[in-house]
Amino acid sequence: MEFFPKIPTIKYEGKKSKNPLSFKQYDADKVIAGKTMREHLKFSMAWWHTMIADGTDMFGVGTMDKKFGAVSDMDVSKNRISAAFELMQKLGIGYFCFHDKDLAPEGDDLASFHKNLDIVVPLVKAEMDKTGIKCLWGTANLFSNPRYMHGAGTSCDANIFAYAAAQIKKAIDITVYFGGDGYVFWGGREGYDTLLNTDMGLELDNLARLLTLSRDYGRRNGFKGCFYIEPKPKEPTKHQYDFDASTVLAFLRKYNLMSDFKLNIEANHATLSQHTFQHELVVARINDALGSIDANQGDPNLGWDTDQFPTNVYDTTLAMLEVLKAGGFTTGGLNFDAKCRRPSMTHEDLFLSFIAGMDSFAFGLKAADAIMKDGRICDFTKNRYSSYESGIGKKIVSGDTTLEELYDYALNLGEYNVKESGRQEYLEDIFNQVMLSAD
Ligand code: XUL
Ligand code: CO
Repeated sequence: MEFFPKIPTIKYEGKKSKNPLSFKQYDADKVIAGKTMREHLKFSMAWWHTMIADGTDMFGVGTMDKKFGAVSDMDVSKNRISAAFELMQKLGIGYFCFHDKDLAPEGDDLASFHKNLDIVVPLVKAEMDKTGIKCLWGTANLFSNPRYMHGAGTSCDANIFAYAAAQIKKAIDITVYFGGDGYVFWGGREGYDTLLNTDMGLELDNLARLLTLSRDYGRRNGFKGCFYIEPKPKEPTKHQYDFDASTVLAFLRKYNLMSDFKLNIEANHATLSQHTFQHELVVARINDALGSIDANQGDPNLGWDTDQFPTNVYDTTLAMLEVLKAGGFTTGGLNFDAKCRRPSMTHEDLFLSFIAGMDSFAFGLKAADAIMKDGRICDFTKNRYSSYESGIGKKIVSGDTTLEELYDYALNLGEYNVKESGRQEYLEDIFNQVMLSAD
């Protein structure tokens, strides 16, 4: 059965096309810097937003049909699978990401939830085998159910910690069964609303205990991919422990988890933490921890996680510049953790949203490659630090100096001041010039 009969397979038609159901920028087989655009971008569909989110918000019920003609919860889950693979095939999306709870109804307790998963998960795998579509990463939803009101790994109730562990065990099993390359921990409700009732030290130690147990279980049971933490500063709690990339890196170092964990950087989470998307990607990259990306964008005038499809090509260019500088994705990819706006309620809107996001990142890739090839910005930055390549600078970098030597050196400089301009506007102009002529 076809769920989107009016939608054809989406093809690349080039930038002059006015056909909304075509790619204007994303030419999957085009080779850029030695790899096809498909290989560079590794687009992924987020099961929760695409197959489930129906526009429900705090002020109103859903506006979109995400039941795909089925009535019982199990049938809805099954129809979503066929619809998901039809959508991914028509868009040429090679990967998907999922929470355990996205795939099957929760039932009355954990045992019935896992029984439901055992029925549905092989159906997903059969579609994967048939289509060649892969799993980018899996995760467990440890935030929706009321039992996680105080957190999961950071709950005050040890029974809830055990419950979270059980869900993670099953979600890792499913990820391994799918051959997934990643397993994500987004700290759903791992944070606090008030410090008056919170033992922050114990909560952070427990969070690390849960991650360590999960890492050890995964490694013992065939998970060879990468574990990721997805930073976010707030929402749903007032203060999320995985605040931003730097905070998460400090946590991973403190608890000796750096060798198994990298970061899954989400654009809208970056802006919620008062950083740019580029900033978070740079922090991840320079720490060899750029694992994967949740591609979306926020609204600069709103203070919450709007999870919009990415259309700002300036930001996608800056993001792809960081991905290229990091040497490209290995286990990770670009997961559209994005949902249609509530009034964009038709199935066609779903396709149009993905097309907009994929074209924006495809353009970003071409523009980033052009900026790398143009070389002026990278060269300028490199030359800006040339004083560290010889003389006293070289000694500072190699660790061959002392504070006493630097004292004498500085006194001998006499009246010295820097001679170099930062030339920000010149660089921004080059950026625009190269970006706007990218093809
Ligand atoms: C929440 C969020 C999640 C994670 C997976 O803000 O981004 O969808 O990506 O749990
Ligand atoms: Co996300």
